[in-house]
Amino acid sequence: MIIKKAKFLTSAQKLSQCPNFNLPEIALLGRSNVGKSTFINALTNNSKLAKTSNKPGKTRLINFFSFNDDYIVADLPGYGYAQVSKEMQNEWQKNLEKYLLNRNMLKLLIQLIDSRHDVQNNDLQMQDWLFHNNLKSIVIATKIDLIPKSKRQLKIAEFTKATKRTVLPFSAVDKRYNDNIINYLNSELSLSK
Ligand SMILES: Nc1nc2c(ncn2[C@@H]2O[C@H](COP(=O)(O)OP(=O)(O)OP(=O)(O)O)[C@@H](O)[C@H]2O)c(=O)[nH]1
Ligand SMILES: [Mg+2]
Repeated sequence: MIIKKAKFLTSAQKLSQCPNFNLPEIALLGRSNVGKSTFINALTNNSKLAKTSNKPGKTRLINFFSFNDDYIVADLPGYGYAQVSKEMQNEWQKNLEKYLLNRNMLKLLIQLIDSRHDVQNNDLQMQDWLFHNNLKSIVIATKIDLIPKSKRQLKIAEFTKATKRTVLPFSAVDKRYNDNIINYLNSELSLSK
């Protein structure tokens, strides 16, 4: 399954610049380079929709995409990217927190975590902050194709224990994981398709 109709809408630096799309919204959170932008491209089968890079720090703005005119997916800049000044990092963190706490149509956060590593400290910090603020989130374990098949289940079990949430495996190069994720999002957003 893929999302057949997807469109880039606009970019924003902070909440006050985010348009009102009147659709439920999902936002992607995660360390730089975890595969947030690639996730959008894989679900829509369009490698040019969101800009990706093999170097961290690619996404610098909140980028909005519509999926099937049913909901919005917001691609956020990654955390844990050290190549920008402390001032910029603080400024971004402030903007991100404001967006996450005040965006009215935000229904679900997806925290992406790289399957090749353990859950990192900044992932856990983000998790604590999400729990503290009662924001609903799930975890997606990215790049699962880079883990041997025999170890994938164990990885998901480890992540489930560490993150105390639903964890869904994902790979941008192996489309078999798409269905489960699209079905999960449709059911969370109460969409019939
Ligand atoms: N093998 C494999 N590589 C992946 C997968 N997902 C992403 N990548 C690679 O990981 C790198 C980073 O992907 P991005 O989508 O740009 O990461 P991001 O989380 O958007 O990063 P920032 O914009 O810096 O926050 C790219 O080189 C992707 O090709 C995956 O499922 N499997
Ligand atoms: Mg990105």
